[in-house]
Amino acid sequence: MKFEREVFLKETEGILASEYACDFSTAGKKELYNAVSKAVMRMVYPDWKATREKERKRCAYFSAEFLMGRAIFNNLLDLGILDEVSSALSSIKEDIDLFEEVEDAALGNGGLGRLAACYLESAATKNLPLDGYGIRYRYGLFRQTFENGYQHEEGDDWLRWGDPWSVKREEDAVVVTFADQKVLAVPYDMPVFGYKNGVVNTLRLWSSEPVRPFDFNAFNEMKGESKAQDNFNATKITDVLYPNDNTMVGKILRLRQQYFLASASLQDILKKLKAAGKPLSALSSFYTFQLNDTHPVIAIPELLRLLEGEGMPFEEAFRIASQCFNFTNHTIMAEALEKWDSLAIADLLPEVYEEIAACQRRLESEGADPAKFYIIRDNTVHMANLAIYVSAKVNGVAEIHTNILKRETFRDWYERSPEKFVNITNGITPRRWLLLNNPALAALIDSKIGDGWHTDLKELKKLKPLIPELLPDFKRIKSENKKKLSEYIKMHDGVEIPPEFIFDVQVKRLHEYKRQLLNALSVLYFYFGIKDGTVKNFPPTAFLFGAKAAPGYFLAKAVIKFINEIAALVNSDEEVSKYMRVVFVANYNVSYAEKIVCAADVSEQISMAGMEASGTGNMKFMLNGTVTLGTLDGANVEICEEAGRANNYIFGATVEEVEAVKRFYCPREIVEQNPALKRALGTLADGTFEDGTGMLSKLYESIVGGHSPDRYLVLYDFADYIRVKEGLLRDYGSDEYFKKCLINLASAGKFSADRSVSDYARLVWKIK
Ligand code: 26Q
Repeated sequence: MKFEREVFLKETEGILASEYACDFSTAGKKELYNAVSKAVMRMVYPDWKATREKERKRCAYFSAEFLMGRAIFNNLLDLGILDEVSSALSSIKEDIDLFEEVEDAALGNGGLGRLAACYLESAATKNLPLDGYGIRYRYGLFRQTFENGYQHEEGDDWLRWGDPWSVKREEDAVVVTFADQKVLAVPYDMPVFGYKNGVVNTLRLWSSEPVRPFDFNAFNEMKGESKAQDNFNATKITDVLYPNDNTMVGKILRLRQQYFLASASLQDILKKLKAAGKPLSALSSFYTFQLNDTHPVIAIPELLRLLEGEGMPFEEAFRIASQCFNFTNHTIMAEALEKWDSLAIADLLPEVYEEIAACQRRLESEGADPAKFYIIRDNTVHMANLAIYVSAKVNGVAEIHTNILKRETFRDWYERSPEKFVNITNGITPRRWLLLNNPALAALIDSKIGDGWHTDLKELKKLKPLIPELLPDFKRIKSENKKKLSEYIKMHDGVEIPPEFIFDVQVKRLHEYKRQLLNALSVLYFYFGIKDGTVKNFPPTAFLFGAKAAPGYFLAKAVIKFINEIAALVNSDEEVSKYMRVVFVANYNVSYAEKIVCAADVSEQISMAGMEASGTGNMKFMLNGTVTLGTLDGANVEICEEAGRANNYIFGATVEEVEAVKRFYCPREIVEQNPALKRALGTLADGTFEDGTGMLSKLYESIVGGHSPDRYLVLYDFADYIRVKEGLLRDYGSDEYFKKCLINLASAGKFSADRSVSDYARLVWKIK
């Protein structure tokens, strides 16, 4: 992109004048942000138009979540004008860092949503025609605060700063029909820039609006109540993102959101196909669809319904659907696999339910064993089964995960159609997760091996022979990043973290299976050990946590409270705080992740083996030169394959051991045999901490009480975790340790999302 400072500043000032009636000397931050962004939007329009008009088979990525984060720095980086815009702003005495206050677009919960965002950027960079289709939630993932250590949630008003990166396209609005209401789906398009290549793909987010302008008179007089009620409810559909991660909630509004997304997107696509003069029977030559977990799977019966509505017989519609759809599974947890009450679907979407029932009948007519193969059973619709039955390809997100899908979760389906199942290991975009978040390290790499790695991450392996000479600069950069993070935490969370401490980090959604509790117990173990002298020469370490708990997830919230109590205990202890600090940062999000990932010394990836489908945070830390302290779960397994197990710190039961252990597991025995563990765990129930709501004692019960205590083997893995963690902390600081960090960095090539989307394009989408 050609960038001319004078032209750019003139455009920006023109927008300030016409839209905000101000100029550079009087504009506020918000006005400046919008004008700068819109000036860039003007510059990129020709490329956006050109990319859109190219005729070729496209993939539509259907996802209820796109966790985009903050757009402006990333967009400028991808366009290759970040430094230029920054210096243009300096020339008018403005600092580009003021855009650090702009809200993240947090239209996702965690891994699944962030993955979708990385894939859009990588596809644009690889010039693959991938369009995102999602929901423009008015409020994204809640903002988290702590009060007395308890999590509180506030609405996420992400549009507060405006939305200069979206274009509303009224002319493409479509009507979505439910049994009890009709709503208008209005698309907002966001450009997705490829890295310095002139490609601009599109993320289309649907917003719900009343079909008719709101009828105030009818509303006031309460006449025609149902009509006014329609209008009243319409916007509600896209009001807010459900804050659940890896847990299904059976709320009808969630089903409405899913259908709203599916129907609007498919109507849009069929309309475009028709307008281009193509027959619907040729749909699969022009489109392929990726279903991001079960959330958009209702698109399958919706496509059948729409095609039959055009006069196509069911069998032909089914054949087309089975060529177009593909399905990604992101979790094996039973509580996350979506199931809907048949009556609920039939009530809300009678025609859609008929199509699901027709799929069930078709499956039965194939003579499949009904005990193994069903879509509807016991008045419940199993969305994953529907997806597998109809899809051309089904994929897991890491080798170990795909193997579990084949061997266990979907075993029968796999044996019936083994050719459907493929593995596509997740990836992350190296633009946001190294170039943008760690510019000093990126520049160091550039100076050694050139910049080919920006778009071909495997080139990082050229660093391997250079590791000894990289050490001093690498250490300096890491320590500068730690200093910056320490200042930010002080400002944002009010906790003092000495930058020379080891930064041991666990950031991710809060879930029992991710075992933040295991980490917390280890912190208490060290704390009491330092106090009573059994832990000697402890290397000064800061334990950093960041996580949001779903608002209704009681035990997850208890873990947050527990860790906040531990932090207060440790940080206020004059003796021990010389060796340890603990902080739970508030409102962890994509922008916070960018600051943390470049400053971490230890990446905690400690889920119970078999539970974390892949993880992608693990890859972000690896790419920034951080060793993993983890279990053999998800992509950790492949990280060890790439970087060598000896260069990471692996502990705990393997998937096979987990299976075996569970059969005779007795957590109470483990506690009795380990006094230090008993002491740490006891704090949940012995009054050490304020527990007015009783949540800590409930957490205690979940580990040692009831009939299936400690479902995620926290206690079973505790001793091995401590052994390996202590070893790691003692290794820290030596050249050997920093070499391990750099070997990880140099081995991260496989985990580029560029590789992942290329795999999808070749194995699943069949697009170029
Ligand atoms: C379902 C129904 C109703 C409400 C919410 C949901 C829901 C929402 C989000 C269910 C699951 C999710 C998110 C799942 C998720 O993020 N999974 C993660 O996906 C990552 C990308 O593949 C993996 O790396 C992680 O291992 C996996 O946990």
